[in-house]
Amino acid sequence: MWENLILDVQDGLAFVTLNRTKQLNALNEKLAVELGECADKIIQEQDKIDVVIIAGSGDRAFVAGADIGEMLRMDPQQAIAFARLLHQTNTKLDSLPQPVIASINGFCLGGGNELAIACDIRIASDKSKFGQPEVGLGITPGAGGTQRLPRLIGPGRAKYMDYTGEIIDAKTALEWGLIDILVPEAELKDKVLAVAKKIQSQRRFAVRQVKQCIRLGKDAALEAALEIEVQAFSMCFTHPDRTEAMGAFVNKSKK
Ligand code: DAK
Repeated sequence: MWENLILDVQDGLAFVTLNRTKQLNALNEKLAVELGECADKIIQEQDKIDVVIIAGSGDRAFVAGADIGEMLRMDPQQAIAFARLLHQTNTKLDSLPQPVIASINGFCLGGGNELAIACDIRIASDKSKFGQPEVGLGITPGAGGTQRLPRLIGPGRAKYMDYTGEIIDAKTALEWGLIDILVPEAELKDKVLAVAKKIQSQRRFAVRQVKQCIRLGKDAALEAALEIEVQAFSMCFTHPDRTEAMGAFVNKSKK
């Protein structure tokens, strides 16, 4: 269906593979458009898809950044269009109703790191490497590297990554909170699957409410954020999942 992307839905899990293996899955305009279309499809299929998993094809990279050859040829107008496109794509992924896991094996650089931090959970292999090398190319990180990144790992470490362009290893990424789980390469697929299935085994409506609470609350003032939490909690009382799950617990304990 797409040239640079594979979407495979199995048992309620959507596996999205960024498929430009030779270019280390560098994000060109076509791939960014396709990723946006894929996100639309995942929204349409939200009754069938519980968790989304994004990975890079091959065993060398999640994404080695935006496509430098393509950016070299851009004029300022095209740069604006490309910037808007990447922002829209990441925001679409960030706001999907389903939890999104980034499965990272290898280089996760520039726009690739920004894509990973637009996901909900990052699970990486021990050979992964992370960085925001944009300033070395004469550009700023443009798809969350100056905004989502400091919110995730703190302004000091984000500035360090953004100013130096240094590539950090997976252990440091874990220490800094850039990734959430670190595993040996051979265990990556199993670990990602286990986490996805663990989420899938919970009540879908509640999981989605949690996602929106955290997403909408993180940039709100605490009082407003706590109100978002109150509203989400009360929404759960409109859904049959709650009566069913609580009823099952109470009935079982009565036996
Ligand atoms: N773009 C295009 N091609 C790339 C690429 C990239 N980012 N990264 C790797 N490739 C290609 C290489 O050109 C090479 O292609 P061939 O020569 O085989 O045709 C192939 O992938 C394999 O790469 P290497 O031969 O270089 O492999 P090495 O193991 O020697 O090195 C490397 C791997 C990842 C260290 C190296 O390829 C590298 O430094 N790549 C560039 C990494 C980088 O600088 N990434 C950041 C790009 S800038 C924005 C949003 C986002 C962005 C900007 C604005 N707005 C919303 C405003 C994002 C910007 C970026 O990501």
